[in-house]
Amino acid sequence: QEKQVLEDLEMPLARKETETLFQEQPETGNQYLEDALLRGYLKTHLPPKVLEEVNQDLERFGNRLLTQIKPLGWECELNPPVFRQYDAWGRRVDRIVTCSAWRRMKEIAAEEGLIAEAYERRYSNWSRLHQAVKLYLFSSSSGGFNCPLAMTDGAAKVIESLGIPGSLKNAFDHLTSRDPKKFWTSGQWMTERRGGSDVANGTETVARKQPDGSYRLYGFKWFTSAADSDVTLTLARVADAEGQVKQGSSGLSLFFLKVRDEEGKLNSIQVQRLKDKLGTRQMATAELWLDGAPAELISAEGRGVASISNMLNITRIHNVIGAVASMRRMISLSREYARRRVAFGKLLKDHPLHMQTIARMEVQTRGAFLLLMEIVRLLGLAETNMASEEDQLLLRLLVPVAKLYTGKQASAAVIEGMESFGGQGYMEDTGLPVIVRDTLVLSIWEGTTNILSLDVLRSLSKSRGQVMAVFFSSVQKKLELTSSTAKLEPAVKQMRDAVTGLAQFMQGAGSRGAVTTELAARDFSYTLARIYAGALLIEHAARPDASSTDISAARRWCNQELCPVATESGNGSYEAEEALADSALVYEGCPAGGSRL
Ligand code: UCC
Repeated sequence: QEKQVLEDLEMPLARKETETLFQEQPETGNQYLEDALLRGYLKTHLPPKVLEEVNQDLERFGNRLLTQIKPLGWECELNPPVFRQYDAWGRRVDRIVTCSAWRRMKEIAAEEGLIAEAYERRYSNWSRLHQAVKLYLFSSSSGGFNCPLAMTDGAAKVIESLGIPGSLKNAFDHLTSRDPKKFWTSGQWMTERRGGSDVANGTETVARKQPDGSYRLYGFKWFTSAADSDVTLTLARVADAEGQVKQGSSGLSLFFLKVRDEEGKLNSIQVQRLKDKLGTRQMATAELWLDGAPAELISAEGRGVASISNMLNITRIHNVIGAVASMRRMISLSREYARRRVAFGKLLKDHPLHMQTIARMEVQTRGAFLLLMEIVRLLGLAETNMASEEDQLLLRLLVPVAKLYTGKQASAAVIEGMESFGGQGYMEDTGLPVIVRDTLVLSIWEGTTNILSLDVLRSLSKSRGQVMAVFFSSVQKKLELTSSTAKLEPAVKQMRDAVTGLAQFMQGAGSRGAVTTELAARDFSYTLARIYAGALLIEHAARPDASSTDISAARRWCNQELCPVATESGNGSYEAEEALADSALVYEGCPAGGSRL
């Protein structure tokens, strides 16, 4: 005590004051054990034997994440890839140098079966869900390695859906391997200079047939994520004997190619440069010239977009996984910080307004999480031939709905979460801005919110409206099963009103013009997300062993506007003259503006 008094006297006043400001860094524990909703979901849905094994695996994985994977993820952030175009002697080498932590992530992904789990099917229809849960836990500690895994999963899915042809068997084995020495990752090269979203019109890459039946690709890929991948799928237009190509979607075909040859040299590919991105900086995204890259045609000619859709739907699910994982990570850190940080004489957790803010994030995250689980449950059924036609239709509809909705939710939640740390949230070395940056891409890549809204409409027209019939009946069933729970009555009533509003909107849908339909696409998709997630939250809250927080999450979710499309339709927002008003608002004062509708 005496020593302390002496030290206190010696310490200059200014320094003493600074020391009282020091705070412990918020740390989360075993993510799996701390995730009550995840554990509750698995307990409810998995068969007991599967639950026992999955539970053990996830608890072990949760510890590995904490002790080994998370520090590696941070190393990846601190050591982003570097591009070396020339060697010391002036030779063009185009080497993308990744850090050892990034390479270790690849080994860990194989060891943990982060792709293999979904294709081995040892838990039958539950294998996909098990894999998705592991990816969800892995995502925010992965240092961006979730991106190559998304594309690897998508490539494996495409190859599997083709029946694993002999020429692709070796690649499939590598992509789904648990052996770190054998494991390959895949890219997805879809974006070219003229087209990010409009792939059908923007793709210029040409495929020239060789005498042995293989192809060589010529073109420029503008945005290739994880360019250090071993193989890739990409689109190109097959040239005929005169060198002519067919434009539009029906001119596109899907190709498989190995990025490097046996010696590790790029296969007639040149790297122009690495992209300078806002986030996901741990991962090498490159501009690539294909200068006769050898490739194998793997779709029917002209069926490239339809074939790569199998990949897109998987990477979009990974996007949902990433979105929910980011939200969960931010909340875990925020709530931990609130247990330690004192302001205005008490801990942040004892300030009701602060808790209300985090609780709102939590409700959003729960809705998003259940939407994700529903999709991977349906995917698991589809992949084991156990899905009914209704299940498949529902899956087709819910993937774009969940991708677009959770992308927006995640961006909002991580920004809110950053604010919950005050100025500390804005400091680079806390790691919090990294979460924000890496999350903001989720509403952009794999199809922006509007592109995905149009994909929702595509699923309606392609199925002649059947996806909506299944949607309504699935929501109805969930509400019927749960309406006996008294505490959920207000939520069920709000849901029924929203479903009625949506049904009324749908009645007039067939007679509306193209502009009106397009203008409603985003609100329509948001409505589907809110209603479906509401039904899932209510279903979850009506379980016999549901907690009071399950009930309050369902009730709060349903307190938000569940059917914005009906409200906006009532406001006349989708009338053709509103499109002109939109243009007028945007371009007022701009001489070259004006609508061309
Ligand atoms: O590559 C990128 C970054 C990689 C990073 C991955 C990491 C993510 C993981 C995150 C982890 C945290 S980003 C690039 C991504 N690019 C896109 O997403 C493209 C966005 N654009 C679209 O989605 C467009 O809507 C297109 C390209 C699909 C539109 O093409 P088309 O050719 O104009 O569309 P069509 O003519 O309507 O469709 C052609 C065929 C039709 O089938 P058929 O001919 O049988 O009628 C459609 O039904 O394709 C079918 N189709 C689909 N089928 C189109 N979309 C789908 C779908 N989603 N599902 C099933």
